Amino acid sequence: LQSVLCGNNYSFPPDFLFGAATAAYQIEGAWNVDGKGENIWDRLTHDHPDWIADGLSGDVAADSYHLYKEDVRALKELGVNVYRFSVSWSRVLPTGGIDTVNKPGLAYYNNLINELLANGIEPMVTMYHWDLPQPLQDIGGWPNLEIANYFEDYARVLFTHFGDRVKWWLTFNEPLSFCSGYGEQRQSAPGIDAHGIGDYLCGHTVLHSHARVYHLYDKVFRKKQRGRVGITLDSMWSQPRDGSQESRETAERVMQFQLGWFAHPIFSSGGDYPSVMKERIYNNSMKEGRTRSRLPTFSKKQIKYIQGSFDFFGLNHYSSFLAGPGTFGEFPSFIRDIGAQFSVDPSWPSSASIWLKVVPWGFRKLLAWIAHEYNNPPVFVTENGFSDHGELRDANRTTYYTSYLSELLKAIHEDGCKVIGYTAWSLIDNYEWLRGYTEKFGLYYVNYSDPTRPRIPKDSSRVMAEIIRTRHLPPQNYVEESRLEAD
Ligand code: GBH
Repeated sequence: LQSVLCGNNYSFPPDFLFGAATAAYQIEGAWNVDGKGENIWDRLTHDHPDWIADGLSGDVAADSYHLYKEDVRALKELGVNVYRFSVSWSRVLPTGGIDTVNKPGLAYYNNLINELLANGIEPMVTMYHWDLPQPLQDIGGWPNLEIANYFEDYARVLFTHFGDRVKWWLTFNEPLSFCSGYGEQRQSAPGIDAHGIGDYLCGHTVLHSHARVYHLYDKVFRKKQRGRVGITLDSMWSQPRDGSQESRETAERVMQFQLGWFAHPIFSSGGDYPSVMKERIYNNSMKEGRTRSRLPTFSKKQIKYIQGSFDFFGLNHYSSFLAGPGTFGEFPSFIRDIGAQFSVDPSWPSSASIWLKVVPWGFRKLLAWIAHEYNNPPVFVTENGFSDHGELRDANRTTYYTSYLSELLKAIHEDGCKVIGYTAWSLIDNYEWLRGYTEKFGLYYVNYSDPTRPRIPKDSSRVMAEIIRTRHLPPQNYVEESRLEAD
């Protein structure tokens, strides 16, 4: 791993924003405390412990609902500029609608925001990190376009109560990931099996909802609050598995399906879904004997309304894969509509997560692809990180961060990409969804058998603090030396 460390001597620009990220369900716990309503992850983990690697839930998690000051203490120690966290919709609006506003929920986020600001840390708020109020799932969840109305109401509550102090907003975290909860059973809540149909309907509502909230901010709040509204999209880098024209076309098509699905309607100059997606899903739908495409359509007016609804591009990136021609996946399905076969290079270092291989150069290629495809928008890297089993001596995490950040620096300085910030995933070890507590991403270790859930710095957190302080990557041998000293 040492050989991939620090291939350059560039610095991070002085106004580059550094931070760490978390999400409500993964850290807060207090799932039914002080009036919080039930959400789809509460329901899934309680009904289907057999779907979770260790059978556990986020009922208590890192108990950040009670220990948020410990989180801020860790952030302060890291010296971050910004903290990205998400609001639990059900904690603020227990029914999902604005008929009931839960005062203690508002108070919790007010306290957190004030504690951050008192410590010189800017809050960045994700409105939706996968935890839909269960009552809204009971009327169909994201495939029901009506949810866009509820989401707009919820966003108005957030702007109204927190917008005086919060200047960075993300409407959604990773629609590609959470819409799979309406496509495959064991991917994400609510775990509905409607592949190739429910997932596309979910995506359609999400795009409408995002644009509604962007325009709401523009019309009502922007002038006074002067913040920025974006969306976080996740993408692996799709590398052609060989030099053939077919593999290159396939790898590009994979990019259009996984990132273009949500990015093209918002960030491209023409708007709407990528044409390759519209064509393939339409053609497959006709072959299946349907009367219309499984991918819903936007009107001209809707395309215009969604196109350009961003102040910045939030990007979550962890890893890469190889793609080439072939078919894979159930019929019909998103994955089958792509029409590709996926693999990894056996030489890529592993992590504790099967999907996460260490491929730093893929990060640079992805950033360049985004800059080229979407006219170089300001990109905020809202997640990037490495999983292990929670070791305090986490040299592999340090190597991951330094090697990925090195590629990010090349993207800025050599490729001209407009990367404006970076929040590491994650501040603390937390609940890794269907993987339970078996895969750890924290810069801080959390002892889950201790009821006081202490936050303890890992080696990587010290290196990260140095990077943030110096705006520079450590010299190549830094990691080894600091490890020897610590020993
Ligand atoms: C992010 O998702 C999430 O935003 C965050 O909450 C999470 O904790 C973090 O990453 C770490 O996972 O097992 O082959 O079916 C990252 C994108 C998409 C990666 C779904 C894992 C499952 C692949 N994720 N993917 S597989």
